[in-house]
Formats: sequence, structure tokens, C-alpha cells
Amino acid sequence: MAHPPFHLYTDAQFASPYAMSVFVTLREKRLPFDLSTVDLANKANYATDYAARSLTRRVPTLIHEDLMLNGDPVPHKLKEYATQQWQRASVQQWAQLERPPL
Ligand SMILES: N[C@@H](CCC(=O)N[C@@H](CS)C(=O)NCC(=O)O)C(=O)O
Repeated sequence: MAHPPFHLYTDAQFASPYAMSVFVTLREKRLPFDLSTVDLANKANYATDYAARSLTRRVPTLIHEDLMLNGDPVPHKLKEYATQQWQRASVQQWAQLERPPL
């Protein structure tokens, strides 16, 4: 089965409001995602494998295709992405409806 288009890294305690904001936006916009937790209490965010995934070594980190996103604009970017996806789907639907029958 294909991987979901997004992968969210959040804190293991689910206490980060920044991570929660991205989580809620993904759910609200019905964007499929995988979730991994990072144990900030044990400084797992400084481990080399997480550092390779996260520019800031903080949570949240959101991976989309080859793109890594950190920082406060992530929920806004997700909303823009969802809007574009809906617009694309709508255009495709209209294009299909307007196609003459074979
Ligand atoms: N505005 C920040 C907020 C991120 C942030 O401060 N995350 C905290 C958890 S709420 C964190 O990862 N702290 C771990 C650390 O700094 O070592 C961002 O760039 O997204």
C-alpha cells in the first residue's frame, strides 16, 4: 500500500501546541498522514536520525514528498495545499463532465 503523502513528527507527550496545531489541520483538511513521536524529554530530537529529518530539531516536523517543513507557517501552508487539491479535483470533475460521450 502506498504511503500517505504526509508524515508528521510530534512530541511523545503530545504536549506541543505547535505540533497539535499541525495535527488538527491535517485532520480538519482530511489529509492522510503517518505519525511518529519524538521523545523530547530524552532529547531524542538531537539524535542524528531526527536531525536528518528536521532542520530545527524541534517538533513539529512535517515531511511531504521530499520536502521538510518546520515552523509556524506549516498549518497555513497545509490549508493552502488542501484548497489547491480541491480546486484541482473540481477542475478535473468539470473536464470529465464536459467531455462528449464516445
Ligand atoms: N515556533 C517553533 C515552535 C517549535 C517548538 O518550540 N517546539 C518545541 C516543543 S513545543 C520543541 O521541539 N522543543 C525541543 C527543543 O527545543 O529542544 C517552530 O519553529 O515550529
